[in-house]
Amino acid sequence: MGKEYRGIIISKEGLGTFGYIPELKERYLAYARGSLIKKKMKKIFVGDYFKGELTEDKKIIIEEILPRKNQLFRPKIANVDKVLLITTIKNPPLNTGMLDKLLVAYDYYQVEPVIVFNKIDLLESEEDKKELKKWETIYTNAGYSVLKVSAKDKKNIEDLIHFLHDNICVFAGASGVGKSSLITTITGIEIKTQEVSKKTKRGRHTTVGARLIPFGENSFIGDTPGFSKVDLSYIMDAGELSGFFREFADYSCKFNDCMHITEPQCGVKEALENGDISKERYNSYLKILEEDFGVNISKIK
Ligand SMILES: Nc1nc2c(ncn2[C@@H]2O[C@H](COP(=O)(O)OP(=O)(O)OP(=O)(O)O)[C@@H](O)[C@H]2O)c(=O)[nH]1
Ligand SMILES: [Mg+2]
Ligand SMILES: [Zn+2]
Repeated sequence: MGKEYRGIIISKEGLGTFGYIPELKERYLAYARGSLIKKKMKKIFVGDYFKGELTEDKKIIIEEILPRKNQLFRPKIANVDKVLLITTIKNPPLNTGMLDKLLVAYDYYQVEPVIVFNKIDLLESEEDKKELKKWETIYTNAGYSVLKVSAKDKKNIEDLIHFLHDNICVFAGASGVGKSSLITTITGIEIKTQEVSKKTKRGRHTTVGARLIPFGENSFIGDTPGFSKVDLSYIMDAGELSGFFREFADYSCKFNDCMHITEPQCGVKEALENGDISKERYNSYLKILEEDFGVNISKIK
């Protein structure tokens, strides 16, 4: 038996699975020991921590996958500590519907979300700056960390790096918001890109697959393909949704199963009327109920 190493799976793509050993600061092709190799390899996620041996020809034989703390499915990445939700006010225009859904989804998967407004270099007019300030206040008050950066100007990139230490962090958000650009700004590594797909017509730089980039002493950054649509009904029931609107949790209602729509003595609606919950977030909650869960909310509109 050779020396046992601990490592992390950093990519699973066409040619094979790669493991990274922090102690050696090196990546190696990785294989599972045993007869059911194909089946075993299928179950391994990027982000999985493993124990394994290094062979003479510099390959990792995985002996054991350590228990996962969590797992994301699009793309498949395990043990994610934080997700940086990249968004923009302009180019592409802000899509708070998507942002609010992603905030719900990552809280559900028990991955801490951080909201990052990228491309602030594009916000020149007073109106644009006010818009940014408005959403920053709304999300800060709702209980989230908010950063404002520019991958282009390298503005506030240090603040972003602060969130990456000793963590597996994934960058997520709509297509074109600058996830790959930010990762390049931070790590200096150009993200591999795809040729234009005739079928999806997505840009040449559109990210595919799951991969972690080792960064600093013990940090790993994951790029993800942009979301175009999120449907929360795949992961929860309508009644669960409000439990993932963080600021709603501060208030109590007469009914335990209150949906905060037309019920009497609803703490959430009182907070809304007092201005303690923003109408933007509340309306977003209603919109998700309607769009993803088919709840009829027309009565109160
Ligand atoms: N002005 C400005 N443009 C930026 C900034 N960051 C990224 N961009 C541009 O925005 C476009 C999209 O950037 P990407 O990094 O490919 O976006 P992505 O989120 O990885 O997109 P997908 O991989 O399709 O999900 C590119 O043309 C970038 O040059 C920024 O801070 N300011
Ligand atoms: Mg990308
Ligand atoms: Zn209520």
